[in-house]
Amino acid sequence: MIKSIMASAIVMVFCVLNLSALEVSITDNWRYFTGDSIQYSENGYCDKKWDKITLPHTWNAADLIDESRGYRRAVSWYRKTLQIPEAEKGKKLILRFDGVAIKAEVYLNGELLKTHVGAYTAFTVDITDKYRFGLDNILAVKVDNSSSLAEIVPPVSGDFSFGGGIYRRVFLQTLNPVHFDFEPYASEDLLVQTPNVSESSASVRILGTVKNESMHTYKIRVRHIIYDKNRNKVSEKLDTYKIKPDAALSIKRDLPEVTNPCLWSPENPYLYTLCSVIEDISSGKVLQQTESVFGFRWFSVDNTGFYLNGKKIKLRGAARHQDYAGLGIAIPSEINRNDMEALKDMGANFVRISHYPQDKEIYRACDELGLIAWSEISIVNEVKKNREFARNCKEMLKEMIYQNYNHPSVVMWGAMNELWDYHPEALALAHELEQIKKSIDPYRLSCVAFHAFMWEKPYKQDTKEMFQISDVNGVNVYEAWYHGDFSTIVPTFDKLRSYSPDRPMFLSEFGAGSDERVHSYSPQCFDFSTEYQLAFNREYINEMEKRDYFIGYSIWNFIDFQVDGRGDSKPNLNQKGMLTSERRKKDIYYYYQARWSSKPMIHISGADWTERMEVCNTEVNTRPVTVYSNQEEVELFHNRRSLGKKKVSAGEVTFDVPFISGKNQLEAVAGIEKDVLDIDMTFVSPVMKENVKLLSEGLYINLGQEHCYFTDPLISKIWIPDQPYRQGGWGYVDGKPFDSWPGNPTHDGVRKGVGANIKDTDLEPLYQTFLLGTTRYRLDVPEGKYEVVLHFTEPFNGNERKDGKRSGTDGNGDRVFDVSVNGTVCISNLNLAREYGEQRAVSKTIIVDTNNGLEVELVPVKGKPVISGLSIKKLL
Ligand code: GCB
Repeated sequence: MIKSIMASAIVMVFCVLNLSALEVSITDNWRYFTGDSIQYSENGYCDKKWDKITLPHTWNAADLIDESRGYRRAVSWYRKTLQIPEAEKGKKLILRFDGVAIKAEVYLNGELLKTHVGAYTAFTVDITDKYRFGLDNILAVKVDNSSSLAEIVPPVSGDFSFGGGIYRRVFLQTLNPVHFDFEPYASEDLLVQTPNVSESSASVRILGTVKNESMHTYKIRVRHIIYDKNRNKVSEKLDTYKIKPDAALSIKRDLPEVTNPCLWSPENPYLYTLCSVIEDISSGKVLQQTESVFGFRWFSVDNTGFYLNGKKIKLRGAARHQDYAGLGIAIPSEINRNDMEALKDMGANFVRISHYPQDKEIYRACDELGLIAWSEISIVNEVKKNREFARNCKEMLKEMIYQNYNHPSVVMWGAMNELWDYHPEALALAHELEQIKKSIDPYRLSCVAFHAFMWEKPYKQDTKEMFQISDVNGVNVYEAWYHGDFSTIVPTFDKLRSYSPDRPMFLSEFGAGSDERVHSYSPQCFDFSTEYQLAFNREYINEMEKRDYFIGYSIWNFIDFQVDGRGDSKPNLNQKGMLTSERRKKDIYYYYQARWSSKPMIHISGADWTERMEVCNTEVNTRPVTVYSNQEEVELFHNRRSLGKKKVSAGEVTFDVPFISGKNQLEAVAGIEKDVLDIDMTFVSPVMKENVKLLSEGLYINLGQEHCYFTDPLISKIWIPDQPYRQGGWGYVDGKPFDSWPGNPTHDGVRKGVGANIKDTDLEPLYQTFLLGTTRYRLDVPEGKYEVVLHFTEPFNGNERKDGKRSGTDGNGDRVFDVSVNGTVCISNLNLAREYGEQRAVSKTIIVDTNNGLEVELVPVKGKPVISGLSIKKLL
């Protein structure tokens, strides 16, 4: 079946292209096995028991995001029976792997034909002489993502996961033996340079090689034709050559200038196509026809900004990882395109393809949509000092450039991100890479991304030499997230500027994480609220727009991406995205759209905060609601009553909305643009006795959290923030919410609670925050029968518990306490770490009758008690 589909696909393409090179994907009917033996390469080996899979595939989709740290980094094998139609006999048969992570050994019929290291670049395997027509041909690929590979190939480490697999597509290409060469870097068939471009004319230079891998001498005609979008011929050149068997003929051909070229830009991503044909003069047969898509644009940078086609533009965009919820790195190629479309639609004109070259589809989308790209190889954090590592870095750089040479969207080649030790080998490598970039591609800029803390431990930097190597110095700044606060952002920019006042700079990263389940009216650093993410980004965007020497800025990251072991409020996820990992747009997406896009838009913030519960004892609770829009003026209606019109400033306008308990419909209008948001509001009386109805539905209190609301989407319940006890109400009588670094707002990872993956739950925002040292928690509930659920976790791991001062344990790192409700001991000697394991969610349900309120006592036996949540429901 497969065979016949492939055969018909090939025949069809042949007819259309008249004997040109073609590609057929070979992504289906693979077998996969978790294990390693050289026998797996052999034709006789029986793989019937192996998993049947379709590419793209990674074996780490699940274990990256499970509850245990680490993921499988080892060898696996893939096998496939290759079937190539007889009609292809005599052609060159090439396999192109678009991405195999991290090391691939490709065998055909038991013979090793290619070894490739590097997860992010394509490679080809010539199987022409090894494929046996009429016989079974077994293609076997040994794939290795062992951590030991970090010794020889980047990335050594990083805030992303290094999943293994044949995670991009594989193609079979069939070619005439006389063809344009793409080896050794799986490069574009021909490299198209546009050395001089202006509004009136554009020069085109073509670089490439024609190879004759046949036994005969050929007289060939090579014709290059440039077509515009409407398929009008705008330039042409014809050459004739004689090429002997086994010869390679290098081509360097200037084409007649194109007059009045239509320039490529984000507003008008106009593309031309170079069609290059090799013809056999004696037979008139087309031996190869290849199309190279490219564009005409010129650009430059200096201290005053980035100029495209003579016009200054600020580069505004985001970085993007190749990752999707539950899929890891093995994403369908359409997701690449969708992401770029969403980015463009946000109003961006730029993307940082980080931290490595990505699927071809990304570059194609950038060309077609008009996104200016920074593309980089994967040297992150560290350069190993051995020669093989350096060699592989250089090879990877060449692969990236040769494979993506013609994309007009790419303006910057990068290689290094946030090295923490600029040792002599790293500096030497940086110089070499710079030289490679410029020699292969003299028309593009080079760039590098620095950590903002280069001169502070653990970073090692004795010299500013690195700042003098690239054309553009990128800096990754996380003030007001990992460090500092809003007041330290500008001084950090100024400090970084002083390292290289002569060079244009780029804010290559800045970002704050958010969780659409977490909201706050008084957002704070590291609380993962949607509102803090907005406040953070607002601050940066405003500063960036003021500074010309920053030629652009790029949000970290366009999407939430999975990182094994990361402890944000959703474990194993870096949550700084504009979109969730499933690609749902967060509020912040619309804020950027309002700032950057000229396409009329309006959006009421809080689209994922439509169920609210707040403590309030008045009929009306006035709360701010922000509307994002790029229109001049917005009118907001609350339950159909106008709250007036207000001028939009810098993409937003805030209204005071008099929320009532129950339905609140908001409608924002600007001209013909309109957005509607329905918010269900529940008021909780501060006098507990007045909450009878609510208590019968259940009241959920997030202990240790005093300013964020957290919605559990599974049960549609809102965990309200906690408070100290007040007579008639509820709250903790003693102890206090745990802060990771109290009084030290400039330390890494300042946050309420701990950044741990809490096992057996998805409710990290509940369990990560907790009261420490609380011995009494009171709720002055009315008389009745109650179901009380107490939520606990031992929040610290064994090592952390050794620091008793911080973790509240005793001298041995132990924490033991009794739990009693209204004087009756319900749990004695609760040792969470010992009984359940540390950082694991534990709930205890207690049914109690009371006519005198409820008091939960946590009586310390060893160390200080902890408690993360309390929910209560009135049964009778
Ligand atoms: C950085 C890194 C990036 C991380 C990011 C973060 O500086 O370059 O790889 O993901 O910070 O979110 O911590």
